[in-house]
Amino acid sequence: MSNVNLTDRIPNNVNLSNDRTLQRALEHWQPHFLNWWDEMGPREFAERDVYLRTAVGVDAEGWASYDYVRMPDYRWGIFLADETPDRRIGFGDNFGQPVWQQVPGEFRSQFRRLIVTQGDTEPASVEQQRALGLTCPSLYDLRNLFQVNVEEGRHLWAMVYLLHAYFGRDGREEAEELLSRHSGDVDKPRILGTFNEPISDWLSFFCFTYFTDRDGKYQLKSLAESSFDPLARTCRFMLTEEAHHMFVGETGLSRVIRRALEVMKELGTDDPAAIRRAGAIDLPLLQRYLNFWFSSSLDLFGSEMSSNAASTFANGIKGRPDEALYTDHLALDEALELEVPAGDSAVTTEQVPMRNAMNEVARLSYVKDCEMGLKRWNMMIKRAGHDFQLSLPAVRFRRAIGAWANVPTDPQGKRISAEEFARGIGGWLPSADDRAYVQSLMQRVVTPGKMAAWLAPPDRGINNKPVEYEYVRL
Ligand code: BYC
Ligand code: FE
Ligand code: FE
Repeated sequence: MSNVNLTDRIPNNVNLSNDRTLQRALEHWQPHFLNWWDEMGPREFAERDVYLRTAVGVDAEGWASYDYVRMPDYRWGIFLADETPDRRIGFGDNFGQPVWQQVPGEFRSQFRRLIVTQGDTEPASVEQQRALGLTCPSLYDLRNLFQVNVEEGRHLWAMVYLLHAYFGRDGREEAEELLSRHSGDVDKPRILGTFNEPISDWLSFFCFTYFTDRDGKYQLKSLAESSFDPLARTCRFMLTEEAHHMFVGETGLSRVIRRALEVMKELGTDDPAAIRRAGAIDLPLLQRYLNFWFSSSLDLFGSEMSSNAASTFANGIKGRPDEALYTDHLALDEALELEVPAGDSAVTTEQVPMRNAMNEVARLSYVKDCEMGLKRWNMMIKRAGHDFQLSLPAVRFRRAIGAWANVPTDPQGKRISAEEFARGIGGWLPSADDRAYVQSLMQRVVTPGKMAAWLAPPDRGINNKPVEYEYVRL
């Protein structure tokens, strides 16, 4: 069991007080982080008490405590999962050797790039979601938004700790940069595409936590396999918190659908116009939102054929999600068959050496995971007596990264001409009309237990509290 110190200025289980230089460096960064939170976070709610969970250790049972906290007073801490005794490198060229407690010099820049990329997404999402509190559909949802936000803040701390502790001056500079790039900023945007997309309504928020936080899950799983043990342990613990973010997405979208089905039943119609007049979200509109966020999140895995991926796998830097599920951890003699565009309208297959295809391997696991929610939702829709089915668009659809980048296809993945795409895309993604309608629904509901008309209540509250608990004291 690691030694948890909760009374330090920075709560931690990494014996921070034993390394005064590091502690001072992080304490120097702390006010910069807090300034960033004040400026770029949910500033309108800085004075409010929010019923939040705070990570206070890494025990499977009692790792979190729940209480009312003002967000700027949240105890953002540094927690690594406990060390696995005699942990060995689980994949790549150094398979079977002891894991590293330091970053090998020759892999330093690769590690730094990945840790910075991971770290960049965390504050980016807080920036993207900063205005949602003003239009919350309930206090319960408002609290969940803030829970996600403070934990993304902690995930930033997790990466900044690694940068400070293992990357010297470069790391400290990167830590500052993590606070100076901003989501959607024309001059200094966030690194990855999806993290520059606005999240201006709660339907987007639920899609983002369903699809984009789930990319987080898969990337963290890959990094949790890393031979650099402190990175692996950090990511393992982050995954504990991550589960709630996806819960918010999955239950959020389920509640949107449940509400739509209730209205369809009351009205006896599935006509979108009628459903909108009743203030709910019609399923075809939801489908267009799914199309948007799924296709954007697919890009976060990088190219199907990637020499970066081959090299980080070979070097033991980044593994596959759930590496233990595979039998061959060297992946030297295998290949993955990929469908790629050929010429103006054809599709051909290509054999990609497995190591180069690691991004695609991770993406395929991710897509399977995404499908689980859709199965459940389609069951709900079917049980309610409707033929309509939600679906994930093809992985080729609307891609900006990889073999299918800028290749026009329909949502089923069929190649089409640029003109057909231009004509179709308006109906495949949220239209200006859809967005305006969703925006019109974004009316703040803050009576405890009350829900906005477009959203069904959750099945239960947080931490055994009732749904009508005052999760945020306004
Ligand atoms: N947008 O060989 P390639 C989360 C760049 S989410 C823009 O294809 P590689 C969270 C790439 O950076 C998880 N650029 O890909 C969720 C590279 O640029 P450089 C975040 C992109 O390197 C919700 C170039 O294209 N964690 O935690 O094998 C809320 C060629 O790259 C994109 C990570 O991403 C894109 N979509 O893999 C809060 C893990 N995709 O270096 C948090 C760390 C690729 O040539 N990152 N590029 O200038 C990685 O593992 C890898 O960087 C990637 C890309 C998987 C992202
Ligand atoms: Fe995160
Ligand atoms: Fe998350």
